[in-house]
Amino acid sequence: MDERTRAILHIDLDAFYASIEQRDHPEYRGKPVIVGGSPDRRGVVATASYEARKFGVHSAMPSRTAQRLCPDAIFLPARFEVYRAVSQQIMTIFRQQTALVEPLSLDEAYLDVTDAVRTLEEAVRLAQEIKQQIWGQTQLTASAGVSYCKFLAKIASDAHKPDGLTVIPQEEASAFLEALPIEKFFGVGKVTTAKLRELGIQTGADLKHMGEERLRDLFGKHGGQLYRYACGVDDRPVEPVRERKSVGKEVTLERDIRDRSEMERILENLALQVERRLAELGIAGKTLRLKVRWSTFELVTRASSREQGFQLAQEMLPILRTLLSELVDGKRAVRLLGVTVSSLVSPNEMRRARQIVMPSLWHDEHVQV
Ligand code: TTP
Ligand code: MG
Repeated sequence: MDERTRAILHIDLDAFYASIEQRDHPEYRGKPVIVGGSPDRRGVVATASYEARKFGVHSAMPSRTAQRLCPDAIFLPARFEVYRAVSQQIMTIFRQQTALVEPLSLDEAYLDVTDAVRTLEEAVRLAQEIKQQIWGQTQLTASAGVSYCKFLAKIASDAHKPDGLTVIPQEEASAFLEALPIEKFFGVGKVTTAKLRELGIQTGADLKHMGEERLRDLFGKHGGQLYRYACGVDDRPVEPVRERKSVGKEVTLERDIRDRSEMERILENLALQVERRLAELGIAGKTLRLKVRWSTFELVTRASSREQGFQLAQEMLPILRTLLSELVDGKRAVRLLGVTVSSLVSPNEMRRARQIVMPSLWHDEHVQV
């Protein structure tokens, strides 16, 4: 390979939780399967099999809505332990090819395979080989993207799902990006999309024409990054080990708000996302932190710790409400809200702590200190 050109793969399993359920329950194959919370208990969809997606069902949708769209869907609870075990299998397959593996979640990772290949064609062959190994060892399909940077590799893996393999060579990147709708650009959320649409910006070509300065004026640092992506420039390295110190979610609001009940609704949503991530990782945390950015951009945080830890949204919410009431006075408007759990511990440690702190929740015979 050219000295400065990298070969980056992004590999992402198809309908991950749902495919595992169909693999383990052959009677569900070819049928609409939804993994997630139950429709009767205000649950949300974690993911849906491609058969269910045809009806418009997607991740994060209320399960009740999903049931209305697809009345024949089979609803199943998540089995995180099984998903984590499969995740370890695929990460092992990746690490046999290169030490430069950066997992993004249980079912996806970036691989820098620059040193393993001489040409981009070889990188494509390697991606094919990895897909076959995944199929051979797990009976699951993955989609792969191959390019010279992370951003394009990720977009490529999404381009022909399921079981896809898409390559975006450097010489085709410019044409590809010009035609790309703005919402496909990495990190372009709903707020940014709406703002850009208002300005008549639809594609990568429009972004490029806007110019770096204008994008920076509108979106700050993020605008600069957006411009570089639109030009096909993404130098971010694949970072193999990232020791996790916290699990958090935050949201910049579409408009500044003062209403406390609206803030609480947003916090509930954030807490549910943190709960999901903790469950995926199989961890819990002892410290819960609320982050608030005022409309003046000033940032404040408040934290609370407890020995028995935080794992479920319903455990976080009462504390978050208290922390919120310490900060919010109804006068100042809020621009951003965030929820983070840190001082992470394994569930075993946590279980032990819970048995000590909350013995009333356990039958006597289960109390083992
Ligand atoms: P994704 O890779 O985003 O989705 P997917 O693998 O189900 O489908 P595909 O990649 O083919 O589009 O997420 C991986 C898993 O993470 C998914 O199977 C379930 C879980 N998940 C949630 O629990 N909630 C969510 O909102 C999302 C996006 C994913
Ligand atoms: Mg996936």
